[in-house]
Amino acid sequence: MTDRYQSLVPRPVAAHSEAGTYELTRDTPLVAAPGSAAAAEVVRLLLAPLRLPLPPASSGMGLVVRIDPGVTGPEAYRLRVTGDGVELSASTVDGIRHATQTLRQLLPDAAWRSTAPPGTRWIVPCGEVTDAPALSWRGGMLDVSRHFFAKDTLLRYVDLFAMHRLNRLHLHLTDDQGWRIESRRHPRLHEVGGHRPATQAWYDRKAGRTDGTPHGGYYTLDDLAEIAAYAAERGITLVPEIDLPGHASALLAAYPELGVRQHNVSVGWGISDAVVRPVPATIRFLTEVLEELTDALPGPYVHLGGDECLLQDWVTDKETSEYMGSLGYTDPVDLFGHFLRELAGHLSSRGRRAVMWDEGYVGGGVLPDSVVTAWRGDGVARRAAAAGYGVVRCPVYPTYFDYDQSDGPDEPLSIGGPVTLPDVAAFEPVPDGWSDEERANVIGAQFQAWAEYIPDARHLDYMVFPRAAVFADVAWSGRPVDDYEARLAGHLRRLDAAGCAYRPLSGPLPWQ
Ligand code: TNX
Repeated sequence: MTDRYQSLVPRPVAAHSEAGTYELTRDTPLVAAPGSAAAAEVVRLLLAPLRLPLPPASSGMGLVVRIDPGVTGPEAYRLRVTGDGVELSASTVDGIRHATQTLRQLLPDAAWRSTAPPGTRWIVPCGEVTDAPALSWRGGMLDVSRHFFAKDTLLRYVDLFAMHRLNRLHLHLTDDQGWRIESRRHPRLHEVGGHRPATQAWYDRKAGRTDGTPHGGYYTLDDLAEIAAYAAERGITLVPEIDLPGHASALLAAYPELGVRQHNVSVGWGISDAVVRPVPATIRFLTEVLEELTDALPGPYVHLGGDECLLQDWVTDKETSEYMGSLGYTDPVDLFGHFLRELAGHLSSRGRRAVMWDEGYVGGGVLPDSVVTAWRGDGVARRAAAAGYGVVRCPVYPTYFDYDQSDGPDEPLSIGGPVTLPDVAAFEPVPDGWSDEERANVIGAQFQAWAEYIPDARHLDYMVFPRAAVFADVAWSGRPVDDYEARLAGHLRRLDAAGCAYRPLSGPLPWQ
């Protein structure tokens, strides 16, 4: 039998097996150590698919949950399995969650089915794990604008993230091709901005055709609150993004008065020149939209975008030039910085931290507590870290999972690439050559699933996994991994059980 302690993903700091096993049965109590009742209920929630009664107890052996200040580190945990029982300990509920996910990986793969087949025997090999992550932001971004993914898909991704001890789900909710957030105050945002007509957006270069179907959808504020709550129960923070001031075609299709020119919801890909007019009336409108979002979601982060913004319209627009002059600026980049700082300041006043793509940092849009998602390579990431900003590393190579996974001829249509598993495994999120201060400001890393060429949930699984599993290894340990192959073989069986349609490592690909 393979040693399940050697196939854990992400790889723990230390894990070893010992002789013997313990079986969780219908009689196994869920024992909450003193002060650990809430943590024990979290374990019950995460283990619900096992369909065991886990009667509550406050002493004795069984499945023991212990909040223990001695296990230091906000997400650290210890798991110990002996012939007498299982003990999960951590100083926080987050740590207990991670311990539970690790326990689930030690159980038979059926533990990852949404409901396990009756009669499954829940046998755990004896052993011990002591573990803690190196980075506090271990994330993934899903682009739900270019293609809309149903709420159930996002809930399933929360479960997949939790399985990999990823703890940030960044949703790219708006872009030129679709606005995906309900607004009760400004309903044309979702009514008009949430749909595009028969489209060339899914243009298949390989087949030389367009799909020709309209595309649309949006999440109600209640949907987003539900996703955020489901994520929070699993230790994951939702990071919603409203991409501003560029990538604004859908917004301007709904409310043309916020822009310089008329736009339609985009039906093709690429960088558009749609940009909002950065004047007080626009800021007011957008703060109302942000308020709706922050009223619905607990926070603490909101991503404001800031990427790939073409400022040409600001130069030619009289109202914008006059406003720029009134602020004493001559360079539209200063106005860009001012615009983002206004919105970031609004978020701060409501207790939230702004996150932005690295163009926002370069253009001066950041406030001291802002977080920079750095996608354009090491140089800009290092500059932002040196300047004292929290930096999340997301360089195109190798964290853009919209890129092909190999250079073979059978990959489905994508935007470019490849970004292979060895590329992901070799990623160094906290570069060795940086100063201690720069390194300390790297708060984490995330992968990006831009969805121009990802039309549905099955294709999303294919693009994201198993790269996200190897990425989780790197993000958890904070450094490249060299032993992922052997562990991945066992881990793919868990992904099978979880119903994830990942890209097979070899053999025919499901695309022709
Ligand atoms: C760049 S990275 C973008 C996205 C595209 C992506 C495609 C970034 C902040 N913007 O709008 O979807 O490239 O790979």
